[in-house]
Amino acid sequence: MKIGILCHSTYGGSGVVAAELGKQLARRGHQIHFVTIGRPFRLDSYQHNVFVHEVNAFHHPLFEVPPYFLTQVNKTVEVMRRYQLDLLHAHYAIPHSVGAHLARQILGKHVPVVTTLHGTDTSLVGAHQEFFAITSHGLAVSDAVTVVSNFLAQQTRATFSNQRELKLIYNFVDSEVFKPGNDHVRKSMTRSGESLLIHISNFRPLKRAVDVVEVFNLVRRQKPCRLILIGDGPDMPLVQRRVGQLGLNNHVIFLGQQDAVAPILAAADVMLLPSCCESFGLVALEALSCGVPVIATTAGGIPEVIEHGQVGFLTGVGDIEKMAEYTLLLLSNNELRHKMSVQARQHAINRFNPEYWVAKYEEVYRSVLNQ
Ligand code: GMT
Repeated sequence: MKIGILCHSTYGGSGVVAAELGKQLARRGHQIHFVTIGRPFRLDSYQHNVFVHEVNAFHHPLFEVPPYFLTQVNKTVEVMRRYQLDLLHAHYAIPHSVGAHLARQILGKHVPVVTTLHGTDTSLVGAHQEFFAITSHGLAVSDAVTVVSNFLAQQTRATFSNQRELKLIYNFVDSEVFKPGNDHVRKSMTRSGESLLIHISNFRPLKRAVDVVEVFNLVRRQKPCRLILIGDGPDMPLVQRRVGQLGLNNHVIFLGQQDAVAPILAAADVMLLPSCCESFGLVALEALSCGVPVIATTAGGIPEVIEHGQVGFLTGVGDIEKMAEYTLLLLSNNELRHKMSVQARQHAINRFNPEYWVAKYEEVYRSVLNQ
């Protein structure tokens, strides 16, 4: 199939899933055309069958801001014409589902549109009055809509009173890339006897990154350890201030945005994910695949990814004492940590392997093409 993928290329799970899916589909012989504003960061090297069509900004003095949406639709139409695309796959409802629909209307041909919802597109963004009508329309005109967790399906139905089928296709992880073992990185980050905690996010308020610092502070009182923070975002100044207030500057490593997180993840002992909402928590799955147990909250779809007591531990949102307790339990019990690490990787491979879930996307593609 010739598939056009519209996605966000900024740091975020939806762009990661779109890029990883595109790479997997390309390996399975499909021709994949990304139409994006900027290059998705997980598409860092050449791969056969993967094409990237970057949307250019069009500056004109009359426009307050460049109308990226329209230039992306225009580029999509051009790509559809030039390559005779069979279908469009929109990742993140806003604006990609409506953009894909508009592109096919301009082309004058019913090219099926599949939309994958990732979470914030229908919870935070689409639920807002400013985007509600257009998000509902995007869902209604899509030929198929997929969701990354059962939680997200329920939440979307409740928000949009939408009775259409929402097909569950879990996110997946490439266990050949996200794999255990990185002594080199670990040695460069820790002193002898120190454990390594990690948190990766876009530091938006819903990630509750300050909780990570609070947990780390409690753990450090009892166990020598360091914390790696990867990513950047609006809460970073709060996090930096709290790290300074607690006198932890020499124990927290701020790595900022990183494209290749697998080797760093693999160096950690435990991942912390204290989010107050999360439709799936891809970063937790990537940690599991590296054999890193995850301490997270029971928010949203996280329990669909993390089995409490098997591959990590779950707590209520904001329960930093319990998170610290579980972290200490893992750090002070090598046998338990090793057992959970093995189970974590096995769980990621068994439940979230690309072959199974990418085939599910192919099924959806075939069904809309046969409609
Ligand atoms: O978490 C974010 O803020 C980024 C967001 C996105 O849309 O890029 O991530 C969402 O999609 C990911 C991939 O499906 C999921 O793993 C994340 O859980 C989800 N984020 C939220 O629901 C908050």
